[in-house]
Amino acid sequence: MNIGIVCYPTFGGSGVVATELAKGLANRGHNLHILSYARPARLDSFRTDITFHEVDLSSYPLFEYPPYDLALANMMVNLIQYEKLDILHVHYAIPHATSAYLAKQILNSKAEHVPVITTLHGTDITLIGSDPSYKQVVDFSINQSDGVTAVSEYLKKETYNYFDIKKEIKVIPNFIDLERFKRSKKEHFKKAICPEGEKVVTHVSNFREVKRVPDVISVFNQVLKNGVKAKLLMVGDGPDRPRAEQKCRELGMCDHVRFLGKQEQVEEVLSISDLFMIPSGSETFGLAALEAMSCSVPVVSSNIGGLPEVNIHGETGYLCELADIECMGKYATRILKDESLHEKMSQNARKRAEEFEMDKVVTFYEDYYEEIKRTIS
Ligand code: GMT
Repeated sequence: MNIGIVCYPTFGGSGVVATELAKGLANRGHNLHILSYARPARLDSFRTDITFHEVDLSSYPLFEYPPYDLALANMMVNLIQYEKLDILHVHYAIPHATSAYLAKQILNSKAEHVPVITTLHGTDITLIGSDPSYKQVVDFSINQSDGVTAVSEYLKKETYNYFDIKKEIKVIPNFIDLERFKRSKKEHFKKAICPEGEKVVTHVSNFREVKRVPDVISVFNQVLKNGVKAKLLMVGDGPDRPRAEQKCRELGMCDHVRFLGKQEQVEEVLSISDLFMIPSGSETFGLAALEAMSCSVPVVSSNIGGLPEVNIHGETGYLCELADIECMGKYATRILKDESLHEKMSQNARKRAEEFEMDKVVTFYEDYYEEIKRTIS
């Protein structure tokens, strides 16, 4: 098949999932086209079976905000016509599903029709999508897609709650490359960070408000107070990084925390980690948690959204109520102090991650493409 994939290029989970899916599909002989305003971070090597198309935004004095949605729709039309796409798969509803609808309308008049599939990822539904400024358009655009998938049962439910969706939403969970995300020996790295054999606690995110990064600092402070010798590695960057840094200063614990910024080889950091912390206020899936688990790292997370579908309480880590610093601190300490519990949870985490193995999930998408193609032909 010739498959078009539209995504955000940044370090966010939806761009990662879209790019890894493109790679997985290309490995099976499909021909992939990725559309975005910049090259996705995970599209890191040259391949003849994946072509990247950068959506070009012409500037014009009248455009304080150049209309990206239109440029994207225009590119979709071109690719459908000239690259003969069999499927157009858009990740994140805003504005991708709307641009796809517009492209479809333009092509209808030319009697060309390509099935459009929208994958819902998160805040396109739970936060920004349900904002009154966008809600009607998002509702309409999702309903106009030929197929709709969501990355968790939670997100499927929320989508029906927030919007008036007439379509059946299929849940296809996020997935993991078990070969890439596996624990590897990085002793030199560990020694450099923890010269006195300290434990390593890690957080990875885009440091948006919803990730509650200051909570990570507060929980880690509890861990230190409970007598655990540990270092905290903060991976990623974003608007709340200054708040997190400020929190470290206030608590006088900056010596124990390293802000590593954005890292492409996250698996290397996870390979020296003893615990992963994700106290998010909203998380439809929690790909970062799955990546940690795949590297045999137990997880302490908030008990919200899709996280309980990934992190199993008492098995792969622990879940606490939102913002319950004390609870998270208690469980983090327990895991870090009890060697045999840590060992067991590490093994369980990897086993759980194996259930989200990439190849299996790529097949779900492939089958879904075929199903949607059949229904509209
Ligand atoms: O929805 C967002 O906030 C952005 C999106 C992204 O592109 O990172 O994140 C969502 O999609 C990921 C991939 O499916 C999920 O793993 C994240 O849980 C989800 N983020 C939120 O729900 C906050």
